[in-house]
Amino acid sequence: IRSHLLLFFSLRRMAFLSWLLTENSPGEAGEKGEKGAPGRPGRVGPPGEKGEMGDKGQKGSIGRHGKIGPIGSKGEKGDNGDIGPPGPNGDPGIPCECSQLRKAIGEMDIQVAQLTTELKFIKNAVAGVRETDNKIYLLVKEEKRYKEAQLYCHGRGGTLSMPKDETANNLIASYINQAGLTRVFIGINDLEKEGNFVYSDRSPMQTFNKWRSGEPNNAYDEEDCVEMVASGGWNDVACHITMYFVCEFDKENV
Ligand code: GN1
Ligand code: CA
Ligand code: CA
Repeated sequence: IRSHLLLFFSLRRMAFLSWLLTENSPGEAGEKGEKGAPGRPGRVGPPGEKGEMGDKGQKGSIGRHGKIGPIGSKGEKGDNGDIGPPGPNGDPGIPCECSQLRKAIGEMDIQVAQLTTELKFIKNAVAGVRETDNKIYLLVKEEKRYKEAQLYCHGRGGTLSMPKDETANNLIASYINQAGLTRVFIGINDLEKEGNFVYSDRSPMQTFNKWRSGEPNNAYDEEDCVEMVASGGWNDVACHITMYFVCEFDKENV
């Protein structure tokens, strides 16, 4: 180990000495070297000044085909075509057992008549209505003021009942008597002009009327609506009192 260490240190000293000699003591000048390689190209120069305008170029070639345009608006309808030829004949009918058919039809007519009568009975008994050839009357057992009563009838496609002849007046009178009532509103009033009585469809009163004696009297200066009492007579009463009422409907509208 000792000999190795000695060798190591002597080698290190030699290296140090040689380093000292090279740094501090320049040697003699060598011979002149050969000519070096050419240098790199210089940097790009600044842009030159703008030149004069050149001559006009040649005409370009034809451009590409344009895009398809939007769809146009619909044209007018054309004339009708000619009438086609008639269709083929229909299949032959079933041979007629006419006398038997007539008999069956006759029996059906009788049944229809019976059913119509029964239906009328059911309407009167269940729905509680009365009817003439062209009108249906409905007694409404709900106490309402005149205007609300009219609205109720109107809302169902009718009006407060408008007795315009003896037949209609008698029918309404018998209707209220059978119901055990003494008074109902009917569709007559002088709301728009005092003393000028009109029906609820605004048609003026005709000569027919059923005023009780002494009526209309516009009692307390406030009677512009009309009630029918059990006798079928009419009396003007205040519109704000409430009572049952009778609506009427045109059969055409039902
Ligand atoms: C009733 O309330 P009174 O008897 O004065 C009736 C009037 C009649 C009058 C006939 C609300 O009036 O419309 O014209 O009897 N008023 C009411 O006598 O029924
Ligand atoms: Ca009046
Ligand atoms: Ca009165």
